[in-house]
Amino acid sequence: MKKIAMITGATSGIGEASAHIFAKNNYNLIITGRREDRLLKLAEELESSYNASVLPLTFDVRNLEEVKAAVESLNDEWQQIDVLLNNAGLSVGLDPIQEGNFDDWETMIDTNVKGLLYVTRLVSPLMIKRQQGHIINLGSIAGKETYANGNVYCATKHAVDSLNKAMRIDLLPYNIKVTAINPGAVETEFSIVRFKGDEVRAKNVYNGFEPLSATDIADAIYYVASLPAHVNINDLTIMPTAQASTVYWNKK
Ligand code: NDP
Ligand code: 8X3
Repeated sequence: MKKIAMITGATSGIGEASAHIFAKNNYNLIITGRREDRLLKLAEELESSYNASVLPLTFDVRNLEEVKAAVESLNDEWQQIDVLLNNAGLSVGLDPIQEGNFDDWETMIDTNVKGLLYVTRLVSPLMIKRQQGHIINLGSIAGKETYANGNVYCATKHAVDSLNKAMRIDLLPYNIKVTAINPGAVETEFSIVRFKGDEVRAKNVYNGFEPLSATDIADAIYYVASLPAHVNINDLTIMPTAQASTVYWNKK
C-alpha cells in the first residue's frame, strides 16, 4: 500500500514542489490550500504524471471550523497519514514595529502559528492511533534570527521553532517523528505575497545571488521523510551558499 502525505499550502512554491517529489516517490497525497483552481490542476498533474491518488481539500488554515470539516471528511483510508507537511505560511509587509499594519500582523500570526496548530491538533490523533507518523514543520532562518522590519514574521517562525520542539516531546511516546525545515531565501511567491503583489520589488529580493529553489527544499523534505524508522532529523537549516545569515550576503 502506498504511503500518504498531507501537504498544506500545496498551491505554490515549496508545498507544490514537495507534492511533486512525494508523488514521484510513490506517495498518495492530500493537498490543501485556499486556491481551489490551482489545487485541482495540481491534482490532475500528479495523477497523470505519477499515477498517484490525490485528494484536494480547499480550506483556509486560519479557520478552525474549515480545518475541522476537512480533517473530519477523511475516510478510513485517507486517515492513514504518514507525513504531515505543515507548510502553509506567509509573510505580509516589512515595516518597522512602530508602523506595523494590524491586519498584516493578524494574518501572519493566524496563519503561521494558529493555522499550523489547528492542523497539527486535528491530524496528530490520527497518527497516534497508528503509533506512527512524521510531522514536518516549515520554519525559517527567520525562526533562528531576527532582522530589521521582520518583527512579527520572525516572531511567528520563532514560535514554529518552539512548537516543533514541543511537538517532538509531546508526541515522543507515540513514535511520531517531528522535524523543522528552516530555509533561507527561496524564490517562490513568498516575496510577491510579502510585498502585496509588487512583483518588481519581489524580484529584486533575489537579485545578485542564486537563491534556493522550491525544489531544493522539497528534495530536503523528502530526504528527511525517507530516513529509516529509527532516525529523525530534528532541525535542518538550509541556506543559499551566498547567504550566511539574514544579514550577511555575498551579492554580486
Ligand atoms: P508561497 O507563497 O509560494 O506558498 C505559500 C503557500 O501557503 C501557498 O500554497 C498558499 O496557498 C498557502 N497558504 C498561505 N496562507 C494560507 C491560508 N490561510 N490557508 C491555507 N493555505 C495558505 O511561499 P513558500 O512556498 O515560499 O512558503 C511555504 C512556507 O515556507 C511558508 O511557511 C514560508 O513561511 C516558509 N519559508 C519560505 C521561505 C522563502 O524564502 N520562500 C524561507 C523560509 C521559510 P493559498 O494561497 O492557495 O491558500
Ligand atoms: C523567509 C526567509 O529571510 O525572508 O522565511 O525571512 S526570510
